[in-house]
Amino acid sequence: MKIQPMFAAFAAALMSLSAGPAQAQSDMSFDAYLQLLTAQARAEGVSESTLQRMTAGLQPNYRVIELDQDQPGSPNRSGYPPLAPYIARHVDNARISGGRDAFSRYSGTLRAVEQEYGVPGEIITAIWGHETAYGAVKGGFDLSQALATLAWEGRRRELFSTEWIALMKVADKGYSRNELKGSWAGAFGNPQFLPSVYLRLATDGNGDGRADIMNSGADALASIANYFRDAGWRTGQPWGVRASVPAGFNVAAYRTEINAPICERVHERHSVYKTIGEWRELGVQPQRAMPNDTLATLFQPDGPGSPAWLLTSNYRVILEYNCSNYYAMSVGLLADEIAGR
Ligand SMILES: [Ca+2]
Repeated sequence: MKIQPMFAAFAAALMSLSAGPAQAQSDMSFDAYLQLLTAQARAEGVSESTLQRMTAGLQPNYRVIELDQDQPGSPNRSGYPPLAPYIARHVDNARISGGRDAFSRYSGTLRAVEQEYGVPGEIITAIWGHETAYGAVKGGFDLSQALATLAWEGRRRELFSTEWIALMKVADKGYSRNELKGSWAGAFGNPQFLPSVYLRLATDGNGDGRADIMNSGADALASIANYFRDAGWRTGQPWGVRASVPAGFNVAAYRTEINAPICERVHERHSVYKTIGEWRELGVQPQRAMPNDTLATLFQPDGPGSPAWLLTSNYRVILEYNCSNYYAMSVGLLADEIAGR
């Protein structure tokens, strides 16, 4: 999970953190700033022992600031990188076979999770595969250090101070500082949740009463399913299907006119929503059975003559996890491969 996806959570976090003590002047020393953060966490009920072990010897990590500043800005408006090579790299044999292994290893859990949350096992597994290669690559940054550094540096202070305080609350549930490692931007565990997302949506999948997304595959899978249900996944609907488009069909003529409130550059590439029945009347044919009343948007990322897809509202749920067409398409296509479609 990248920093962009959790917009809903961030917006809520930004609003809840008005002019609290964590909003210090940016010229404050790291130690002085950390005192303010710590005081705020204490005021929100985090125990003294947790604060001590999570802040012992804490110094800023300048590598984290560099990584934050290296983030690419808005892509050039004139073009998008092609999708096909991205898919070839990200939905490769290793990720497909790893996904099939994970899917069969966790088949019991996935069946139970699908029953409870209504999200297909292959979608959950595909998210796991894209986030951490099925748990192999979870990130090694000390989360307390990384988030405190970014909060102190100040460019996105509200976001990162909120996440640091949320991390203290996660630690207070009995996780060691050594367990609480992750990406430089604060995403952690098998599903790469941010701490605030963990507090809101992490859940127990193996019945031991703890939502241990760092160490338990079952907990991670149940937590991803909970995220998807919360984001509005519609049970029984695919994420999208390949579609054939008549020769000379001008997809651009059906471009959406709606300006998306978040990640506009992602949504502006999709067509207007029409029912599958309306698309069929225009000659656009889904390659798998789809009810005529399902709403879908048409997406032909690499231009005329290249593959096209009809995407349902469930595609937008994948975008909530990480707002990128490249990410969402590769999750959907990997899920199809895992399920043998
Ligand atoms: Ca558990």
